[in-house]
Amino acid sequence: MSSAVDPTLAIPGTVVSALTRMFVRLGFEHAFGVSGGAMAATWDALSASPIAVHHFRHEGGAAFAAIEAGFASGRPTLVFTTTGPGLTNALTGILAARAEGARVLVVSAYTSAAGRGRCAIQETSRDTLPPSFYESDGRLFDFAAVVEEPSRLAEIERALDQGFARWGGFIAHLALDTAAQRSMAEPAPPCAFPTGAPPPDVSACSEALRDGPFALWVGFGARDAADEVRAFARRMQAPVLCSPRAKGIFPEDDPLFVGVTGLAGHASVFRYLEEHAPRRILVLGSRLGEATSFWDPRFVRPGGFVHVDVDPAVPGTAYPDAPTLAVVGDVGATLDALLASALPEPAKTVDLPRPTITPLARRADGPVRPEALMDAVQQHVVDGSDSVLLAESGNSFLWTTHRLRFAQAHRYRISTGFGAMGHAAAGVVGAALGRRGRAVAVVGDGALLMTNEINSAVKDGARALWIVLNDARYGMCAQGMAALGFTADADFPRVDFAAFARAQGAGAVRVDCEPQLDEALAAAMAADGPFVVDVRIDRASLAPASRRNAALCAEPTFPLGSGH
Ligand SMILES: Cc1ncc(C[n+]2csc(CCOP(=O)(O)OP(=O)(O)O)c2C)c(N)n1
Repeated sequence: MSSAVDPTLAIPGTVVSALTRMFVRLGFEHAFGVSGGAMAATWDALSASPIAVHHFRHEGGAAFAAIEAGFASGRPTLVFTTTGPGLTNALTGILAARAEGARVLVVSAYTSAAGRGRCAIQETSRDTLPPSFYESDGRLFDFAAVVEEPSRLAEIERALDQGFARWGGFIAHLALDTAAQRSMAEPAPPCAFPTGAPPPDVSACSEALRDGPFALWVGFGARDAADEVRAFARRMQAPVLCSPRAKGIFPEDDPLFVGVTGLAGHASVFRYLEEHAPRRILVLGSRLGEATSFWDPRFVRPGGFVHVDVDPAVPGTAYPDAPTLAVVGDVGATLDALLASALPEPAKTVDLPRPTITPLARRADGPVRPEALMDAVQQHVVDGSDSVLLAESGNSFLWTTHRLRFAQAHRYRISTGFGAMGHAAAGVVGAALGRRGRAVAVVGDGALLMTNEINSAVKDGARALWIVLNDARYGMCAQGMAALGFTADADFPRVDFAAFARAQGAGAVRVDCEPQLDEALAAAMAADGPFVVDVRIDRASLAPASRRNAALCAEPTFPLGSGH
């Protein structure tokens, strides 16, 4: 499968070499994927380009890594797959990319006309997969094209250029016909960059904020506006809540910070709403989905929401009955405009309820309580480095969201809405490669068994660190089932992840008890390449999942006999 097999692969002027030059012009620096016969020419052309090609062990892992490399580098990122199982393996990661608002281009292989309908190996086309794979219908892809002949390349470049230049997520797909990949292509014209959006009109917004105290509710969409959020909150002395994904955008140690809402959030949020009775909430870049709000009616204040978002479809969606003033625009630009407008007097400075996280006194014997592990992660990773920290769907992201405190944006990554296990376990490799530095993932043992790209990290020398909550079970499920009164078995055989890591060439250490935590994390943070810290976790500590379990218990059920 090397370029020596067919000399045409190396010839400049083929569709794949033209495409690769287009990807470079569009700002791509990293490509993650798994090869296959149907995409041999594309893989070869990518490898000959300035784009760093990361050849992974699973397309899902590659897609998770691409999402996180994109967030870490600020660039759109490419995922490449072969036909059939290559593309379908990537599907979970593609949907995760949509949910996260990532900027990802999927490049897959498409069976050429000669093989279609004739039982070609891994036959893949509009006839074998649902239409959404190949349509720009916004279900899977914002833009999709089947490249069967070179004449469409200019039009495709314009669409990709505009999509990736706008703020917010954009997921695209180019399905490359296997025969077309090696056809000769016309040179593509240079692309035209769109101009920036005009500043939003904030007069109604500043007017609405005049008639009483208000709070800010910060979401992940405000991540590039941390300075503006801080300036605005301090100028107005406005209390600040944040979604789980927005931790750190406003410093969690600031006296105006009231707490995290939603999944694994803080009780101080509701104490604040009760005791301080704000008139309305100014939402900055959040969809207010279930993981952020649980659609709790206590957030609906008498004056409702003023909701700032780049996507006009977002305001009013989570709380359709609440009064909502929509401001469609970028969070930073909107706050800048608000700061320049006639704003009301700042609120009086008062003592606000704040999250209380009491450090745990370490105990001599094992296993390790997750609270003690989080205290050590706070010290060695959050406060002691500038690493980005990802946390996995499972008890991991409950503990990290509830117990860790961040003071900067772009330090914390979780996927709450889609919540695919394996996202952090594989995404950490992309984050490390994308930022050309260290990235740390707190992951469950079940997730690491589902998807791990330790081997890919070793191959590419990624400074990825996995901190494994090793409890020999799907802990979140075990806890949730008990809360629902069910008894199904969530255990699985214990794995020695230190041995698992070493067997693939990564560094590793095992932690059996709390006194070993400091030495282990110090060694892990000093390591020059991939490293696994395998922590034997005490199953007795209950993760802060009560809101999620209460929501599951409260779901309406159907009476017997109604299902016809
Ligand atoms: C791909 C996928 N499958 C299933 C789930 C449902 N799920 C959420 S957490 C969880 C268990 C996680 O167990 P583990 O990774 O061991 O972490 P722990 O909760 O024990 O720390 C499962 C099965 C999911 N989020 N993603």
